Amino acid sequence: MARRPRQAHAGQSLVEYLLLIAFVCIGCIAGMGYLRNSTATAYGKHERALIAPTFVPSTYVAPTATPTPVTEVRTAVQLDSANTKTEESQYQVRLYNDGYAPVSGLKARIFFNLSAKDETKYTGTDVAADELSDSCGAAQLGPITAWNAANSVYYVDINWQGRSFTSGSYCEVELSLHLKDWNKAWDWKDDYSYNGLNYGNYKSTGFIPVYRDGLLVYGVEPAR
Ligand SMILES: [Ca+2]
Repeated sequence: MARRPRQAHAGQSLVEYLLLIAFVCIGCIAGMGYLRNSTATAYGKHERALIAPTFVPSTYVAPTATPTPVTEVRTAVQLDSANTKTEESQYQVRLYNDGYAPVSGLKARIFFNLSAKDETKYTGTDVAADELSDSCGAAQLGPITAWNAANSVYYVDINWQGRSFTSGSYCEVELSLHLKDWNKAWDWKDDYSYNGLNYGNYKSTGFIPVYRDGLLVYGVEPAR
């Protein structure tokens, strides 16, 4: 009896068709991997690094800010003999520009305390600041201002806002701080800016800070 040729039914054809597609896809993926590996092998690590990037920024924005010049300023102070008395403090304050460029917009700040034994009954409104001399004729004294009223710390500014300090120059202001009633309760020994100063010679001090356009550029402020 003759054997009937085998006939594929519909389901079997679909499976074979899907298997064929799978084989084709696997072949494509393998081929791509081969090509990629072949490229890597052909160029090598360093040669690939020489391939120029294709991304180029569309625009380049150059920095426009002008660097702020370094402000080389400092204060040097000499105490007057009046500080040996008890009714006032006299400071001869020099503000130097040690830098190479002119500097303006400067002020120095003298801090004092009303915390000594006989001063505690006074506040900043009881204190006067008198300008005794001004070597450049360009300084103004500011008002007595509270810095830390709870700790009885006050200050007075020496303003040279309109003065340009040329390289290597300085201006000096001599001023007196005292109680308006000239009571001998005034005591300089507890004053912040009195720290480390001498009679008879000028001494650089960070306890009389300097500000440029309102920003601290030299010295150290007391706690606030
Ligand atoms: Ca004092």
